[in-house]
Amino acid sequence: LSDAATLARIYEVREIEMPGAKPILSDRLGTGTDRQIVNPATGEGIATVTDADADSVERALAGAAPWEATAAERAAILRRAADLYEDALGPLFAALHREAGKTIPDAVGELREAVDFLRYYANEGEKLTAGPRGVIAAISPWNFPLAIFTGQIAAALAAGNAVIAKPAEQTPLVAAMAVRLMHEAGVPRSALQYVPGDGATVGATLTSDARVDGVVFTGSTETARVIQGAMAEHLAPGAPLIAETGGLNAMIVDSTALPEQAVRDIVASSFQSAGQRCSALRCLYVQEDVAPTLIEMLKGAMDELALGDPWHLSTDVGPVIDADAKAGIEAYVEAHTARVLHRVAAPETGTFVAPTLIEVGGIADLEREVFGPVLHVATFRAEDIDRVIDDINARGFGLTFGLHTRIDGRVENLSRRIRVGNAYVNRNQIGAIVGSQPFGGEGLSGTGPKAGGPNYVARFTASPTPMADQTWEIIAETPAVKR
Ligand code: UN1
Repeated sequence: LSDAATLARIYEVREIEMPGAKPILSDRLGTGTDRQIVNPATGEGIATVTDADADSVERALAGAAPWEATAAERAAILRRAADLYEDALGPLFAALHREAGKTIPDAVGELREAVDFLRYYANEGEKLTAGPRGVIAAISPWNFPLAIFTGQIAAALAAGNAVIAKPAEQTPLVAAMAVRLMHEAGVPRSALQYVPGDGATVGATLTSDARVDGVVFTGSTETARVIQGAMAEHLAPGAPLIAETGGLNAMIVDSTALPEQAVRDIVASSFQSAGQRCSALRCLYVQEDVAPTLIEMLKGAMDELALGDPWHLSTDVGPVIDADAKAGIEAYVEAHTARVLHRVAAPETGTFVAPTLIEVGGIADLEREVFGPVLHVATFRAEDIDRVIDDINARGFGLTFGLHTRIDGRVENLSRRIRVGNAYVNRNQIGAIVGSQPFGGEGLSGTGPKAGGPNYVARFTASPTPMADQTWEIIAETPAVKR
């Protein structure tokens, strides 16, 4: 982003009308209800979307046909889609910004991830020997409306399936643009259909229809349970649910950690993307001896965060997705007022939530995943570090884990015992990279296989499940000091 020409391209599109979703949707789906999409940073309406109704979903199901092309032809088209995404950088950033409240750095990361998914799954698809499953319903979240939406679709398409894609209710516009680019690249309309709407109408219809041969879902653990139930009732035995769900992710900072580095990584893990990542840090454990200093430093770093219009390059934290999300997070903070250690100021307009630090005894005190900029902090004594690991495992989620230490043996020992998908050492714990850092969880955090990893595309074929992913991997950025 230091490149002036790229910046100019991004800023140029601010005044251009974002390609509206309405013509696309009404052409293809017709009969649903109109709904206004609101910019979370300003509260202004930005477009009207026509949701799919029962008839539209039925037409999508009846018209779905697996992609009749060789693996090489499919891969070539997915790679062309990746190129088209890169060319559409300006309009995609504008949409990510206005519809999802993404900051520029987050939008950059998201486009990068979407493009990486397209190219990575194109490559993986070319290695397959098994045929497609048939029709896959792809149900995606608003927090990565481009990257996860595209990743699910690209994996299913790379294996030759037909996809019926339901974007999150909050983010149908970015998704509509993505579908348009994939069609433009050459994905047949019968192999990729788009059905915006809510979970109760569109989601429930898709997941309970016997013509659907598998579901790929990213979202809450609660919704995954509902989907699994619907599938158990209606789908053929063996139809997979590939789910990436919630997390209550922890980080341990011991007394050997470099405090400045730890604080930087805590802030990024907890407050970047306004905490709206399933990988985000929710429960920080600081060794008692260094806790007073480290927590003071953390408060100072929180005070430095710039909240505001995500379109400004200097903004660190944008809004949360909508008024309901804000109300839910505020109610949680309100209920825990007595234990709030620190809270910064947030803009009044739009759906901003102030980054907040809440004191807890440990991860067992966290009742649920609060999907926003709220970090819990606990302290531990050196001799209790094993109990901390047991407590994290016992909580049942298992997505990401962070460790800041300079003790080699501790990296080995804790990473072996912690039950998570992705363990990160001496760095932040968000932003897994497609291909080199396959991403996914254990337990209540998901079914696997890991997205952006070697087993993912194969799960969308008719062949038996491949080898399980290894359960954790250490991604160490700063080498530990030997002791
Ligand atoms: C999510 O928040 O749903 O590692 C997934 C990361 C991203 C994935 C987050 N690659 O933060």
